[in-house]
Amino acid sequence: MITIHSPRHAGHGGNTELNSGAIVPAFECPRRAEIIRARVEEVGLGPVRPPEAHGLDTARRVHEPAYLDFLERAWPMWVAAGRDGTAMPFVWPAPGLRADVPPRDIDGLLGFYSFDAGATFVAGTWDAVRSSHDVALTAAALVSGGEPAAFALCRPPGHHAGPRAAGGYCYINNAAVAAQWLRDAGARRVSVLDIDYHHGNGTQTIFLDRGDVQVVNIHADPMVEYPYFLGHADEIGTGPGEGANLNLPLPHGTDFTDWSAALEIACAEISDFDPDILVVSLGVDTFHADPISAFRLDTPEYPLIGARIRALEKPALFVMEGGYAVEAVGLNAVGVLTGFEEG
Ligand code: FKS
Ligand code: ZN
Repeated sequence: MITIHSPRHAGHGGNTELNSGAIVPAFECPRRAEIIRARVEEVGLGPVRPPEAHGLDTARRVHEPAYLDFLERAWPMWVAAGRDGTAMPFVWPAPGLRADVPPRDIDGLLGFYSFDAGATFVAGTWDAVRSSHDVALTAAALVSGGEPAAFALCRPPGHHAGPRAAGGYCYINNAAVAAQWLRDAGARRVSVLDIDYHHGNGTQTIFLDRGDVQVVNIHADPMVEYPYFLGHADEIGTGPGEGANLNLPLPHGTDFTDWSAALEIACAEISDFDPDILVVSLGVDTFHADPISAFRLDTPEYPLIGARIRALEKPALFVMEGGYAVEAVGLNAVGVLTGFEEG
């Protein structure tokens, strides 16, 4: 399968994050994508190509246009305020505060357009976000054009980004924009299977009331894990989307036996929905040695996941999300892809 990758992701790097009360280097770092690309080349998965430039028209159908404008302006505003380092929000319009009036000040805007402190900005962030979006749409076009599968090596990731909120290392929701683009290109129904360790709250929110895009998540139980405030099993969709959202939360310590039982349920639901195309939000932070996660999957199990997805017999667009055990992230992510190819 073809991999789409842009070196421009690396402009989003050197930033910090808030972790257990301390400011530390961001776990979501440029080396992740380079290690995955190196592994793609090492196993000969297929050609690696740069993305084609895409406008933001489709992104504006899943995100508020003013939000996308803010993502572009955030770093210039931060610099205009005399700052450098890492732009990070610290105040949010929680219930009881006004969430309908965007402030003018950069600190207010950072909080207005985010849900946590995890989507930070440096000089190259917007260019990297744009490139990640282009990577997803270029790969989507390949699948739409008849390729059985494609790998969008996106960075930064996207599945936490909602209609107007960045968070959890995510800005533009690459998988959601790709799903929308595929719908607009003629797919009647699209399924998003999100296998990242964390619940894809942004993707769920974007499609919650829609019956044309099914969203299925296998993730750590939000009672005990980030993002905490979405991802429970009773979130089944609303209005025309009722029944088209499935959450399969699992406890800390889940191993492949229990995880793959959830994958069976997920796959059965996807088969019932019968999409024209499958988008896989591919996170490998389910790995036992992941530094911020608590599942127990191991490297030899990732190809089995790919093989199970292949058995769905749907054209598949793999969109990279999380995975922070940097030395193993290539083995594990590409393991899913080779498992799919060898099916
Ligand atoms: C460490 C505590 C957890 C937030 C975790 C974000 C996870 C992001 C992800 C994505 F795929 F989006 F990258 N912080 N400070 O893995 O879901
Ligand atoms: Zn994750």
